[in-house]
Amino acid sequence: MFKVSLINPNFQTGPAHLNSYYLPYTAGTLWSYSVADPVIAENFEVNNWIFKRDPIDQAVIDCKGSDIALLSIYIWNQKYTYALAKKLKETYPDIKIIIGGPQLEWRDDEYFDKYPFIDSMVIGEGELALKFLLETYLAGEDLPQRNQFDRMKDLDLPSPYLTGLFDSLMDANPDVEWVPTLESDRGCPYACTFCDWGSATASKMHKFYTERIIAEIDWFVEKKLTYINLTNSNFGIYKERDFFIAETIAKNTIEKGFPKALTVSYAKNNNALVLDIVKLFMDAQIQTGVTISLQTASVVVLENIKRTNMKINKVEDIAKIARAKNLPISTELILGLPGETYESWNETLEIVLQAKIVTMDIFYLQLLINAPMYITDMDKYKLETFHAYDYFYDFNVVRIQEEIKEGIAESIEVIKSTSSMNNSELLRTSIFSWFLIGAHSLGLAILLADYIYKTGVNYTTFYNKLLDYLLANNKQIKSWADEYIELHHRWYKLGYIDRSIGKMPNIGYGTINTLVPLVQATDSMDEFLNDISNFAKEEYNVPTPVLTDYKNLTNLYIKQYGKYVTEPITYTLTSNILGKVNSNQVVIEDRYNHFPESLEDHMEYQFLSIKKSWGLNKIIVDK
Ligand code: B12
Ligand SMILES: C[S@@+](CC[C@H](N)C(=O)[O-])C[C@H]1O[C@@H](n2cnc3c(N)ncnc32)[C@H](O)[C@@H]1O
Ligand code: SF4
Repeated sequence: MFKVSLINPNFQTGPAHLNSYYLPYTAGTLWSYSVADPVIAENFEVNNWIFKRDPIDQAVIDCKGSDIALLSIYIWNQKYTYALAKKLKETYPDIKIIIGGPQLEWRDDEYFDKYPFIDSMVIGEGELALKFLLETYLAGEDLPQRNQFDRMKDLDLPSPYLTGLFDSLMDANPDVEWVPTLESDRGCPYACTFCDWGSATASKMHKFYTERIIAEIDWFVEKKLTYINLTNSNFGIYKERDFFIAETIAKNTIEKGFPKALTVSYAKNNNALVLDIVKLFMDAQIQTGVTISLQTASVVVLENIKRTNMKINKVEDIAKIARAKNLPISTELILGLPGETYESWNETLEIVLQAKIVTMDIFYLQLLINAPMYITDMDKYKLETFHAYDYFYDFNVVRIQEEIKEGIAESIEVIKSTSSMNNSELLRTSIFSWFLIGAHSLGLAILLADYIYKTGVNYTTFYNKLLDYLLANNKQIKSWADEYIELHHRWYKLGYIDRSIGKMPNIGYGTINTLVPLVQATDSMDEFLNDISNFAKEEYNVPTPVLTDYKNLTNLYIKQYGKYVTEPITYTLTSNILGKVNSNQVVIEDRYNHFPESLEDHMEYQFLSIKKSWGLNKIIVDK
């Protein structure tokens, strides 16, 4: 019997005390396919699993006796994986090392000179290639270095969950909370240049069998697994099937309590069905709203990133249907895409705000080595990047420094400047985004912005002027903005952020969400509300009763530590700030009835936006 090490190392995920790890699904699915063949099953067995970042020396000892090591390389384990592979080859010279996965630099002609300890690579989908390699090994022949097979059309693959492959791993680690992956199709018909979805973008999608998917969900529920990651690029694209999967998940949650949450990417051209699915998930409290992955609304940029042909770009339409169904909407945007400018970014934000989308996640562009943008656009758009470590380490600077010393720190290439935005322009855009998230998404000025918008002033016009005013008149925001820039320069230099703004804990790239937490941590809510009111009076001559309501309501609207709205509060309006309201009374109540006991916990919830709009109370208006 030949022995095989299955190596798919990951970081811990979720809150530290949960001790959560991803089940090594990739290694599992590849292995299950191979051993479905009786000859392979008779000749090969699993020696050990590496599913987390064990110390390299320990991992090498654990792999003792293996004839073959199978490595899955992703952006989150590249350095560790190569360090382990090198050590494995040094320690066990006869071991055959086979590698595959989306972070493989297979286009590099010098790959095997760079990584001489790797015997064989698999490009793209791996099942057929791995089986072929195991058969080749069994026949005593040399393993070809480069292997690439056509994608399988019929995904009738055995499930590693259902074949019991993970049972011994789970038994051996009873204290781990496992996070499974649910794969129900592969591929994506779109070709967004920043993406490398399953190394199968711009390609036909292939489905797994529904029976397998439903049985896997049952297995997750039976094992009481809390959190599921779905791999779909376009969940909802297969109308009936995806709705059925969603129904099955939601039914289990309601009846049996599992799963409690999931991540998924939705179809871009089937808004109505996607919203029905989200409604199911919301009713089961698995999700808190619908996320529209807009990325940008600039026509030029959409063309540059090959993302013009999506209904989702008609954001007003989808937002309208979502509101009709009473589904909170948020969006995801990427800052620093090729062709984006300060002005085009403002246009995107204007569209988002006019569609009444309040919450948003803004990510800096990340360059993935096998994404089309990395392959063809770096020079074309002068994309300049830096290596950021902190995406994987929960802002644990000490651990990053240790792993840098060891040579195994994982990083992502993040945008620093482009041909359409030099670095200071990118930072200006970032500061405006930071301000807008605080002022609009986190509630600091939204009630006034909505009021003034109704008088014909665009949101971004209002917010640009307001930011300029505050930078000139409010010392705190000026010093935070200066620190914001300094902090970014430090990030570019070190790859991680070892400081914070003001009294905030260090939250690395999450700094873009810090304005309102900072206002709260410095106890300067009233000062900000006054300064914003003064601006509104000077610039737009907003009547005093409106400003009084704005200040009082915002103080109740923003969830503030020490001032929690534990019982609904009725507020009597003195103006038409909210339009026409019957009886002039509104009720304010907490959205989640969740009142952290310490300021730290409060801030962590707020800036990590664990639950959408967690930091905003509900204003219930009787119109
Ligand atoms: C589930 C998922 C997640 C989950 C769980 C991640 C995890 N750690 O397990 C969550 C939602 C948390 C997540 C987060 C992130 N993700 Co993610 N995620 C995925 C997703 C949707 C599925 C991955 C998967 O398990 N697929 C199932 C396996 C079976 O398919 P596969 O990976 O394609 O593997 C096949 C081949 O590559 C090959 N193969 C792979 N390994 C091996 C090994 C051998 C020996 C062989 C022979 C073959 C082989 O065979 C496999 C089967 O055919 C992919 C997109 C996609 N659909 O692939 C993105 C993807 C992997 N994620 C990506 C990224 C960038 C991230 C983030 C960094 C995003 C961010 N900036 O925060 C974070 C990092 C999280 C972290 N700290 O670990 C990128 C990775 C690109 C890269 N070069 O590695 C992908 C490809 C999406 C994209 N944007 O293009 N992610
Ligand atoms: C898991 S991805 C889902 C992508 C989804 N399939 C889509 O079509 O938009 C979630 C979010 O991450 C962000 N994202 C994806 N790739 C990125 C990249 N290369 N750089 C920065 N952000 C990215 C996007 O905002 C995206 O909506
Ligand atoms: S971003 Fe989404 S739609 Fe675009 S290629 Fe990637 S998975 Fe497909």
